[in-house]
Amino acid sequence: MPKSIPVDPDHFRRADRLTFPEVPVHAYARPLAEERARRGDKALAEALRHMMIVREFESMLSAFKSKGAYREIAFNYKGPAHLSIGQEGAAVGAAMALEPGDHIYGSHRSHGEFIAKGLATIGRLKAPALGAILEAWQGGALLRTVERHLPAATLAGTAENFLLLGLLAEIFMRANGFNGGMGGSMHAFFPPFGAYPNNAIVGASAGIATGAALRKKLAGDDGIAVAMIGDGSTGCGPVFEAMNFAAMAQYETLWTDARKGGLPVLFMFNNNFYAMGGQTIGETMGWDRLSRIGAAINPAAMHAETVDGCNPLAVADAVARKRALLREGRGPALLDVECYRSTGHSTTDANVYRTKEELAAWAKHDPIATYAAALTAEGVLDEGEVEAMRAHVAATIAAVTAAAVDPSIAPIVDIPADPTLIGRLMFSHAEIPAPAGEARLNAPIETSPRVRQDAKKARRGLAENGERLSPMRAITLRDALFEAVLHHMVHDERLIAYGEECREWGGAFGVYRGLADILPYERLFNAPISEAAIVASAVGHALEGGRSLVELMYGDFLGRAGDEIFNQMAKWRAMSGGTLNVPVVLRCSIGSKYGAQHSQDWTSLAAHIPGLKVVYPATPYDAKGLLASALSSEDPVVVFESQRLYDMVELFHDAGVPAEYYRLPIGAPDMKREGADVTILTIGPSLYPALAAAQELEAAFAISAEVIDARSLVPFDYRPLLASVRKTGRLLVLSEACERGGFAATVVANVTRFAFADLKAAPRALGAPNWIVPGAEMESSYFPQVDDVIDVVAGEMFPEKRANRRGLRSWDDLALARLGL
Ligand SMILES: Cc1ncc(C[n+]2csc(CCOP(=O)(O)OP(=O)(O)O)c2C)c(N)n1
Ligand SMILES: [Mg+2]
Repeated sequence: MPKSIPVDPDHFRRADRLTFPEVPVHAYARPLAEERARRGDKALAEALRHMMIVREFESMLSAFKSKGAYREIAFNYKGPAHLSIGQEGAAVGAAMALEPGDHIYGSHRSHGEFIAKGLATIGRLKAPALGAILEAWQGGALLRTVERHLPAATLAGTAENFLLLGLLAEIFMRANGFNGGMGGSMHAFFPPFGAYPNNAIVGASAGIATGAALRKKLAGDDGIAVAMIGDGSTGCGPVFEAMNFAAMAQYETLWTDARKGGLPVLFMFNNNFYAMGGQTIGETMGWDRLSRIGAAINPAAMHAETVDGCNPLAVADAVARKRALLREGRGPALLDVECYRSTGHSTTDANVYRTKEELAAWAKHDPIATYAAALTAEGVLDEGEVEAMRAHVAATIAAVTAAAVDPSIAPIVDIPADPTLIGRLMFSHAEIPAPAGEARLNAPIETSPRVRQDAKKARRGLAENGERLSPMRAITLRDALFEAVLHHMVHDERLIAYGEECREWGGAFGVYRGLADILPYERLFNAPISEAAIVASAVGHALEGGRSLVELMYGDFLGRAGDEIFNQMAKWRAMSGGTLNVPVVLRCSIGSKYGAQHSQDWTSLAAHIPGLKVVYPATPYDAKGLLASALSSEDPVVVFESQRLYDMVELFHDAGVPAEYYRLPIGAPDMKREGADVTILTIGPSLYPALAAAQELEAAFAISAEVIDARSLVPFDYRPLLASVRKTGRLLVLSEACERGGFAATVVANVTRFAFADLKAAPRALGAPNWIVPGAEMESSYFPQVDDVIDVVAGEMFPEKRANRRGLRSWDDLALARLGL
């Protein structure tokens, strides 16, 4: 059914003129007396204290990096220190306007934002809720440490020490850091205080915060998500993708009821005028004011404003106003928060890219000095109180630091004592129970023509007489995937599915055809051609308690979402020390016949990345069961699907593809044919040429081949494969991926190692040559075919059989050429 968004030529072809909303620049002018009346003196003084805590904390790190000592404490801190000295007004001002349930996603320079958000949350939470958070963390272990070594008179004081010690221990990569020492300086975070992953990939938080906002909207959560990123990140494509994704018109035009309206996400750019040494204004970017870029995104120009990041009250005022409109469904919003980093980008920065005069000019606008002066001038505090505050802050940071450097208080992660610790953090291996809830649907399932058509199909792909049924008459791999998705979508409201062309089109290759009849827009929607934002938002949605199913049209587009798949989706579970799960399923088709940029098998690339589960089913039965497992998994799973197999019917499972819901274990290879003389392990669609070859090997060469379908690449249970190789003594691993650096070669290496004594011939990996994938006419010379399998088995492994189907004069010459030598 087409959408009702007509493309009217009369509208679009008329003469017109675009206008842009005005973008306020430094409009804040509220007198301090008025702020006093509004917020009260205590809140104003707290803002100063919080800025001082941030500054002292960062100064401590700076001292360790430059001098190896802070006050009396000597310590060799080896990690990074991207400090935010000079930017405290932005961090504290934003936190003043945020509620505990608002979530921030920061950058490599986010210690200050983290501390500010934590302090603000501690200030806002009631004692029972705050106490429960401290008690719940690490089973109360960090709290006990704080009570013992950093005692405070009040719960809030204890909580502040907890916040600072948990952060500093994490920066020092200690076991009781907030992320178990797996995050470190650039990634430290603590979700119970609303501080979500900080990201060392510039701009990556934009897409993740967008997904977090999507989840908040769908869950009916009151809070907002904030991406706290730098001015340099405006040069990153994924940031623009995220801003557009957050601003898609469909939230207004197509989404309905409580889901209508823009995403509650604030893109807060901490604009310190520099990336590292590159200057955004005047050098690397085209904009003169960062806030200008909002106009490129939507007619509201993202409600963009430039505000004074040197004044926490100006920032608090702006963030509060943006927050209000986000909660009215008018998001996204953009703030250009101008501030100045007065120390180097990192501690190796020699400041060669800016002048002393510039540094001195900005020193006059130092947020702490100017704000303290304003408070004393207004009589909120006197100078003695400011000094006492400074001394108290310094004493606190000194005490926290002394504790954090002490391994008896903040223990070093003892890898020698527990060598597989990091390995165990990679996956949760947890699964949700079979979903059985009732999600809100547009129409009953039975009304879908797809469901009705499929109900008439045979579940098994072979007729009584053994003939293969056409895809019109039997359930195909495409249908089997649809059934797994359908079950999860109608029984698990937390799951949403999107990607390019996912709705009316039914997904790029029709897997979702018919789902749009049943599901409302907010559960199944068309995304822009923004692979990075698709995956990043899926990660954010999942980090916040949602479950995400996203589709990439072709495996060759993985590169467009490279960071999002390889650094974000894959890593946040381990980098959180196992406290966060990332239940994202990324479906990705592998193309055929479209040549070099649409047909490459990149399964090995995904399998290479620690933290991703990877499956590649080749039969309808396996596809349904494995996709159901992927959708049930608490871990991220990449599901590869071969376009050549979408119409494949079920040939193996005698009972056909069960109509009922079922799961198959991820990681378990499956025996597809028993044999005695050679084991052929297949990856993805190479199952079919392997089986055809096995038949011929039997008939023409009296070689009995056992064919095992890997089904999963990560994890992969070697035991059945080793058992088979011990029996046959020979192994061929067949794949359509390029051989160099491939998963097949890894399997060969491992089997050689673990079954060496049982081998009768050198194990072989046969994949595609290390060349581009040629077009349709040449594909059969590129992807391994039946004859190639026969030649390897009955030519190389059993040389006496003298197979040479390809008529090659020299195996070695071809082999070397295929290696790209
Ligand atoms: C994708 C990516 N490219 C490059 C870097 C290296 N890098 C780290 S910080 C930085 C500058 C970032 O500038 P900006 O976004 O303005 O943040 P700031 O450092 O000023 O806070 C660069 C280039 C990175 N971490 N990630
Ligand atoms: Mg910057």
